[in-house]
Amino acid sequence: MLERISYRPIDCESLPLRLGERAELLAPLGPATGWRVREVGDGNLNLVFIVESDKGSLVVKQALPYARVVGESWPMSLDRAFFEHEALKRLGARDPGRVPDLKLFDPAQALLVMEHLTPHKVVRRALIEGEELPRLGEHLGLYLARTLFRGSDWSMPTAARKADLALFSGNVELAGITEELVFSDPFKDAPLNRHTPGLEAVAQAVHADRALKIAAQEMKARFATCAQTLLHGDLHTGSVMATADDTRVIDAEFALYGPMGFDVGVLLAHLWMAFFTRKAHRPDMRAAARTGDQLLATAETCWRVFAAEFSRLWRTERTGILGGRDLFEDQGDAVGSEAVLARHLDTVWRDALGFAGIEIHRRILGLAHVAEFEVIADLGLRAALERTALAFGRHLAVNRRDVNTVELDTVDAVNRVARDMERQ
Ligand code: SR1
Ligand code: MG
Repeated sequence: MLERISYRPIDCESLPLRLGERAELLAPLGPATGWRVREVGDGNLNLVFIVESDKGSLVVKQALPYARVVGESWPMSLDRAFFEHEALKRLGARDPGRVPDLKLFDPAQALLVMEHLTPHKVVRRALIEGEELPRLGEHLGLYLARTLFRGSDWSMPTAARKADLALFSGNVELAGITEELVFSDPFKDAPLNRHTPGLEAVAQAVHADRALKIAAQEMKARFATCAQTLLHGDLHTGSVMATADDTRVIDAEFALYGPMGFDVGVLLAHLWMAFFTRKAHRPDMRAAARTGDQLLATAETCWRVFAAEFSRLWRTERTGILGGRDLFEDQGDAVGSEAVLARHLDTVWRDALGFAGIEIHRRILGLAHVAEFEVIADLGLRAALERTALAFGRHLAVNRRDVNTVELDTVDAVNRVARDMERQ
């Protein structure tokens, strides 16, 4: 894409010199001589700085030309900053107030300046610390319904939809990372894989598990071929920041067109992984039980709010190429349109279960692990919890067609499986 002859990574010292003249920072922060800068990036790919002054604060995010999690041996295109910017604009327009305000995008420096979300915490960290986030499930359910519906053929006119599909097809490098790291590597002996000591036999069993590998391949086919809507593409609990009453979605660089169930399933997988690790982080049994109930309730609320809001949008905003009002409502057949909706939600639910099961595997057996497991110092306990989560993930991926959809009792059934597996 862009020639970036002048691209240079920023550091804490150079940031005020490099950005100190930009009006977008000067206005909220005042002169650069008063800026205090710290690097806070703990993700796998980018530099993230918080810039504070006595007047205010902002976040500066810059893409690196390699994957931070591996190092310079894994070169990566800087174009992901462009796709993140394009995606955040769209996601923010589709669910206003749910992503950070964008202040500046500098394509040559692969750099984004945005609102500093404070006192928000990264949700993964908040959940490890046992924090209660009572609005999280509701907010994320609404966000999923609005962004997934409004980015789809049911909402968008055909020309805009196809232009967007073409645009985000360019995010090929990050799509390729997901295709390999999520759907393939964990199910074979891949060089970047790692796992907790003690899980060798489990990893071998996964590599030999034909039913699971078929499920992984089926989900990969859904991901690669079903360009249903604009996805966030990496919607785990590290991509969400929250307080007790606000929730924001960040880090949209993996955005691409794909199946709705992918964003839903990845998010549910991370809530369920938080559930499986709660006892390691909450030694008090009653506190752990309470945290567990909250996590399952958050996952359940997220799905139910998603389904309800998606249904509302279906009934009120179905103006896109797939609208279908001419076949149903216009002929006095609202029942027919409800049947199409029910079938679609059923597909999203089963896809979400499949993607959740695969996501759990890749976070335990693949390259990119998650803190709720990684910070458990007792490796025996960590391996035991990971085994339980893998068993649950396998159940979701392999049996996704037999887990009934939408109704409360279905979500309860999934929760019961999780609890039963823990007792084994
Ligand atoms: C090399 S990137 C590894 C992972 O980090 C990102 O957050 C995505 O989840 C990706 O799969
Ligand atoms: Mg990220």
